[in-house]
Amino acid sequence: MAFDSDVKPDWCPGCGGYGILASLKSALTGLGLEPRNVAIASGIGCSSNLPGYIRAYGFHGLHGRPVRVAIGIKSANPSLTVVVTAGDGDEYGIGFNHVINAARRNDDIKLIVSNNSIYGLTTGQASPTSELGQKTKTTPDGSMIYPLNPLSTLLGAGATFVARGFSGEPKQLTKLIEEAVLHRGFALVDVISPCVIWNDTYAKVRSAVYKLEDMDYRPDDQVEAYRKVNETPGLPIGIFYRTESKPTLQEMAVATNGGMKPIDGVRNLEKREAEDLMREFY
Ligand SMILES: Cc1ncc(C[n+]2csc(CCOP(=O)(O)OP(=O)(O)O)c2C)c(N)n1
Ligand code: SF4
Repeated sequence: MAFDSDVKPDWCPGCGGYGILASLKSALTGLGLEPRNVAIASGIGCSSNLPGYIRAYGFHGLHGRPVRVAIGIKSANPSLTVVVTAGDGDEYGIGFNHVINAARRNDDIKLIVSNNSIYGLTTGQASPTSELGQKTKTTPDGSMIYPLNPLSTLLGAGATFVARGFSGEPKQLTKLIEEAVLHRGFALVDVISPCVIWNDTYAKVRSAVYKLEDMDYRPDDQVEAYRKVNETPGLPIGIFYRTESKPTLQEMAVATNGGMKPIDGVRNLEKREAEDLMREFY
């Protein structure tokens, strides 16, 4: 496949990251995209290593900051498909402010969150999506804090595409990522992605999960979407909400000032010019 990389993931055998990586590569291939048309930004964490394992433009940045990097990439070159891949600690904890504001502005970026309800890379501390009562290194007697529901928070922030997948259902996840990429505007695909070392939820998720497309569910009603994303004890996966009634930030920019134009020379910057640019920062 065009998106295959020579670099093999260093994830633990069984990590949910493999399902996300495979689904992302299938989705991009299925949409007929080429690696040179795709840029992937990430933060820090096991899941944030993903851009290294796929052949496309990649930016492995700082914890909690990949959404801002992605918006910068999209603004510099609006023709790219721009994706963020990072963990729940990265996106729903440290960088959640950026996520909320990207949803509010309907920035045309696609956010795929590997949600394992734990900090994997730093060996098992609680994250914002850790469950009430969940025992972790930082909550040895069980978490006393109610978990964040990122899907309902982002619906409230005005997100125009809100979906949830499961790394153990790569076929459906591929479809969800395809739909997110095709969506005009900000798209969240929250992926339940068990961490087999620090929070192995495979059995629990498998017993609770069901697909929205198998039900009589239409993702065009925001109020119904709120109800569905908060449903317990079932764990619906699929597209909860989608609307293209809102302009993207990039379209608004075109309407108001002629648009964000590709920065001249981004692609073919000469070494000498790059050095001149660098000097401006010193
Ligand atoms: C600003 C900042 N805070 C904390 C850290 C330490 N840190 C590195 S990875 C990580 C946890 C990552 O967890 P998550 O984003 O859920 O990804 P996972 O490893 O579970 O895929 C933390 C807290 C950091 N690098 N930078
Ligand atoms: S520690 Fe957890 S999240 Fe990190 S690679 Fe291993 S299974 Fe995946």
